Amino acid sequence: MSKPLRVAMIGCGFMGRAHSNAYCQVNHFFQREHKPVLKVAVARPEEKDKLEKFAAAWGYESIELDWRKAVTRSDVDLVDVCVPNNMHHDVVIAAAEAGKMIVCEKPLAMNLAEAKAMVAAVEKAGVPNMVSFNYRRVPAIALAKQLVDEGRIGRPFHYWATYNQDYTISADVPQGGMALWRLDVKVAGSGVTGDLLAHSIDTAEWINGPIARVTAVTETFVKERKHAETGKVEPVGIDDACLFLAVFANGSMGTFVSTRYARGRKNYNTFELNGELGAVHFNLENPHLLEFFRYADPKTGQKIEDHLTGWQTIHVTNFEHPYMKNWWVPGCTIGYEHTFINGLADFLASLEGGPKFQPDFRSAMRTQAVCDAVLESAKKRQWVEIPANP
Ligand code: SOE
Repeated sequence: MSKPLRVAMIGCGFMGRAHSNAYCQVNHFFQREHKPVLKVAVARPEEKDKLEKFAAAWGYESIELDWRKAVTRSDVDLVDVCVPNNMHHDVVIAAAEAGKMIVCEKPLAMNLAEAKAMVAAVEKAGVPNMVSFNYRRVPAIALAKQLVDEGRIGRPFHYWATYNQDYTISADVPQGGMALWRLDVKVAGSGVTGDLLAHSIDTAEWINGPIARVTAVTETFVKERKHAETGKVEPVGIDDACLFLAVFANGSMGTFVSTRYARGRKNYNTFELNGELGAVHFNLENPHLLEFFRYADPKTGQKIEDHLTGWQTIHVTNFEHPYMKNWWVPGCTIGYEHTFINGLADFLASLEGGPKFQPDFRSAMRTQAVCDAVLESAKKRQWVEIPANP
């Protein structure tokens, strides 16, 4: 049976393209009853030219310059929020009130207070909801989660996460505007904490369980930048870099590092988990590889013979690996855009009786709580606790 899923895309930037591609591709690779229909693309009146090109490129049936009209349209089933962070709250609340399913880009909100209101709205409306922490859908990361769940890492001791980029080093890079809103605190809410560490936190909590407390330090290297919209030099309010220590509820310790000033690093998202029985290491620069160190068998406790121990590099492209039976043949890799397609496929499966989709708004609210705690800790120079149910 085929069910049309009529999409209103709010936003026409980088994420609008990544999500639109997923709607176009998902039924080619995953058997799902729901068939996305690209009904309407939305952006602000000043972006009309860009929006028209975007709509034509992806095949949207119409465009709209007022998101409030789009989210209440009777021919729309799902609202996809790909606008800057400061709009997520209002669009989500309106879409939930209109009874629409909602996909929202990360981070869910500007802060925990907004996130709570958004969770309350989708839960009151009872609408399916998803937050696009796409890296959970990298097959190698999903395999790391599988190895942990199979007990192959054993008691966890250390979790190390890094998320580094280098595109804001020049003091001439402006803040604000369509391209660089991530540098404007009024629009982004925070800097690397919400933009990059939110990914690391989501992955870490998924793999290693909840973070119980954090202590953080942040830095803003370039204190003033020209604002692209006002043309004036204005103070920079975001964190350019953030380092934090974490204690997980399971007793293991975490180190999280993120900066946009790591010369040479473009999208360097890594993690390692070291346990009693083994370890895993992942680096997004080689997204199809997972490093696995096996010390002992989880079932028998039998130690691997010493002369055979060593890091094993798994090329995560076999049919048996997460998502890979839906793609090509073993040895043929997939990339960044496929993580969005895999995520959408899981979301559609959840609408068709499959497992509940994660991360939903409630899970993303936890990530938001950790981000808020990190920023609060940096400000107060103190440890901050994260409640089990924020
Ligand atoms: C920032 O440069 C950014 O685009 C993030 O906003 C995305 O979430 C990340 O996946 C890639 O980098």
